[in-house]
Amino acid sequence: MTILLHQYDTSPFSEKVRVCLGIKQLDWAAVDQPVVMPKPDLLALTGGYRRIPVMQIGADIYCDSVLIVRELERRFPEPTLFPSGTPGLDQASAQWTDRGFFQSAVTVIFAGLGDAVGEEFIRDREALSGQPFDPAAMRAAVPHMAAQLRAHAALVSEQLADGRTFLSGDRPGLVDANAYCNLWFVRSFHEPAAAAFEDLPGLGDWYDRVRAIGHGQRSAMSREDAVAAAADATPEPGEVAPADTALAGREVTVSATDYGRDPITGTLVGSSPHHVAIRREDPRAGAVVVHLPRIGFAITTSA
Ligand SMILES: N[C@@H](CCC(=O)N[C@@H](CS)C(=O)NCC(=O)O)C(=O)O
Repeated sequence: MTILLHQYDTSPFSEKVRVCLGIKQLDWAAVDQPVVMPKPDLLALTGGYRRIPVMQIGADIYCDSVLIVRELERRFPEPTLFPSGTPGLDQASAQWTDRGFFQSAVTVIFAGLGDAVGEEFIRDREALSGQPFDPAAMRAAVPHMAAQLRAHAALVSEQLADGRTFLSGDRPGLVDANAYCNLWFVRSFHEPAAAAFEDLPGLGDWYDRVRAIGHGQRSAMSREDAVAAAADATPEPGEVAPADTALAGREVTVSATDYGRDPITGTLVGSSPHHVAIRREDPRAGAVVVHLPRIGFAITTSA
């Protein structure tokens, strides 16, 4: 079954997944989604989750890049995303790259872009974050955030100091994709801000090596066809972990705890320490199972 990535080209979290698809040299189809709400075709699949990227394989829908790359590794283990045999630490690196590192990149980019950021985008991201989009505050934060960005990038440079090719050694892996997508974001959208890290030893050559990996074999699918593909497919059977027996078969609501907290409700049909899977019926997509990570997501029951 085709791997569908609901994405847009300017999304750094999508770039993380695209690099992982490249490491594994997979065939996949991009389903381009709008950069701002509304996203009716995406929500038909996810039941409310609006963030990008989302991966779809048949009627199984995977939310959040952290869970997407985990699922890619499960389904397509070779070549591994964990070439140094440290899968726990490699996945934990997202708690660094997707948070502090990413936030510093976002601030320097949007402060740098200034008035070029459109009103519609600003309103949308205010709704997403629940915070006012305050260009003056962002500009004031730039010296600090540029120093943060440099400090994060300097860790990458330090890891490369022994002359290794990639962050985990000779072969590329998830840690490369996690770190790279932040620097790619800065370089792609506000090149002057890359001055914060451009001179760090080894960084530029490593960046070029990760970029050269590419994105695997990419094709395209329309949003309508992706929804139809879910309707034509049957979700994979799941298993509820013993620790979650009390929730098995019950209606649960899952929402992100950071931003984009829109709730998704369905019947719990699968779980592990890393994920929950909930089944829902959609008028257009039919029966789908939505998979969400556990870290950064809250699960509640209605009764
Ligand atoms: N933790 C999420 C973060 C995803 C995220 O923040 N994505 C951005 C785009 S790169 C987003 O969804 N922005 C709002 C939107 O596209 O509606 C992940 O790893 O997938």
